[in-house]
Amino acid sequence: MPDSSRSSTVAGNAAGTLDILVIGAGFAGLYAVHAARQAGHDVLCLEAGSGVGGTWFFNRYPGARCDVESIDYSYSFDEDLQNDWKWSERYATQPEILSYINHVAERFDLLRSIRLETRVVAADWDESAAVWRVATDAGEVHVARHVLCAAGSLSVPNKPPIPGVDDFAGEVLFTSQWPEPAPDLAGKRVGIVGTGSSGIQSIPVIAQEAEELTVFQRTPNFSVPALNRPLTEEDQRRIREEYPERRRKSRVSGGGSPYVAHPKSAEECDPDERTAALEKGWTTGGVLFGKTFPDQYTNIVSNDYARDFAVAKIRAIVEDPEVADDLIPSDHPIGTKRICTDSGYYATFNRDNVALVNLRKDPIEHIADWGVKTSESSYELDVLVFATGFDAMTGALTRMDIRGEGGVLLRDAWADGPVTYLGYQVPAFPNFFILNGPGSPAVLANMVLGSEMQVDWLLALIRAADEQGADRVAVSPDVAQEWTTQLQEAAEQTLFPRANSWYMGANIEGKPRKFMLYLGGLGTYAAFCDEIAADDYRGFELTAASAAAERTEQVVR
Ligand code: N01
Repeated sequence: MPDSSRSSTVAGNAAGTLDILVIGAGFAGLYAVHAARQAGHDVLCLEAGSGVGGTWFFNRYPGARCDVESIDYSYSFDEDLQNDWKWSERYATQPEILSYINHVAERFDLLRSIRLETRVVAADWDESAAVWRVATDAGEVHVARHVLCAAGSLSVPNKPPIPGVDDFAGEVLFTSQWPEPAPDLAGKRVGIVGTGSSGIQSIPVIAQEAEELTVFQRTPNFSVPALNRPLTEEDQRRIREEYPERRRKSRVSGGGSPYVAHPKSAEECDPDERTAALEKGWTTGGVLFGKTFPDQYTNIVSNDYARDFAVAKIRAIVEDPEVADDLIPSDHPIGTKRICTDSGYYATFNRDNVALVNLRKDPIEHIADWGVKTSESSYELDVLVFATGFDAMTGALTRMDIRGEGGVLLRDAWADGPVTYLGYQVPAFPNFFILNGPGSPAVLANMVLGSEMQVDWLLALIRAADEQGADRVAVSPDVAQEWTTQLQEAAEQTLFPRANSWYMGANIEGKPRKFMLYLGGLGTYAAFCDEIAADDYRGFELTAASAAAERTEQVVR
């Protein structure tokens, strides 16, 4: 529990209380700092890393790139910023994205409101004072009227519980915590566990550097070539010309980019039209192939056409048919696990220094000081890389001791899966707002545009509460349960629950198996949030905390 006897050590208003405390300085947290300051709030952001950037600060593994086009995956709130920054490639590398984020932090002087290397460990709602007391790993307690939690959807690495996992005597690396300076893999025997997006991006690059690379694959994933390329001067000119319209389309779109699916179901197309649409989807590159047809996530027939097309592409690249067999997923409809975006992934398995171990046929028995022992073989290694994913969506929130009304712990409130209203709030946690939380579109849409939309909306909610003299903003259990049930019912209408994905919490042992995201798309979500705001923030209780403390629930609006 935070030590509430300590006062905040940071500059707040006269009473030492901040208006807004932001947790996390990734894309969402940084924009929250900027926008909250612009709105006149006293704001402080606490960031665990030694630099800003969140995901893009930590995930420095070889080959790390975004799978959304750089011109879309960037802030839109400032036109000069948008026009001044020149992305060098269609899909930006992690170093370029991080240098963009650092540029933004410098340009808007954000660092003066951010405390780095400061991890939030706990937060307590003080009902009588209507403030949060937020404790850090340095033993400080900060007091704030509101908390905006931007701790990340994919920020808690999953260390797999493989027997002997701590026994390996060589170098152990996690893609999600890649060291700097980067380790030298030349001349080394490297093993990598995990073939999701991080594994699939890093494998082709590690294969070029290492002496030998052994890929330990439990479940194959679908991957589509990025078709990355440098952006020319002509591209730069066109991008600036088209930006306003591109952003407008993106904000009303499902995925936060201007992409539109083929107008018909695959079932309604004749074979030539279907193949042409799939070829176009494939050459669009990356994750968008999953949206070639409008019903690809709801109609297994349509999905199977896309799947068969992708399978033929894999077979055409991989020379050894048995290796190709092992690389082809058979456990989920295409796209129900996030499609990976690669640069040369499948061709990497044609290299002499790369071996694929299918753990479904030959499972890992244990890890020893010398390497990996499977049921059939032993692999001596110098370096072992884990690309084993994250405790996604809820992990960062449930690892902090967040206590709401009556001392209820957030992780207990979510023991059966996360419950939120619009992804923003959890019953019994007043004035605590989540960015890109479970119940919002989050990772299913462009996170940068989505974060801007959510921050603007929440700041308007806080303004409305302030104007009404309400110092407590909360949601009732009924409204949050209704929203959460609706999301799950919507997911049941799709193919998503068929996959053991991190969207479902299925990648972490013991985690409730529930679809955690809003599937209606960013544009629909934003329009619905606007409708809620226009209807006097329907579903939110804007009250005086003193009244709440006396449990009279006086609604002041
Ligand atoms: O993690 P993952 P990720 N033994 O969970 C395997 C985003 N992202 O970091 O499926 C053996 O997808 C696991 O196998 P299985 C993107 O949203 C984006 O790669 O559980 N293997 C799987 O193969 C993405 O979806 C970008 O059987 C084990 C792998 O580890 C999300 O982050 C780049 C195991 C984990 O894959 C997560 O991607 C990178 C075990 N005990 C990430 N435990 C881009 O923008 C786990 N695995 C391009």
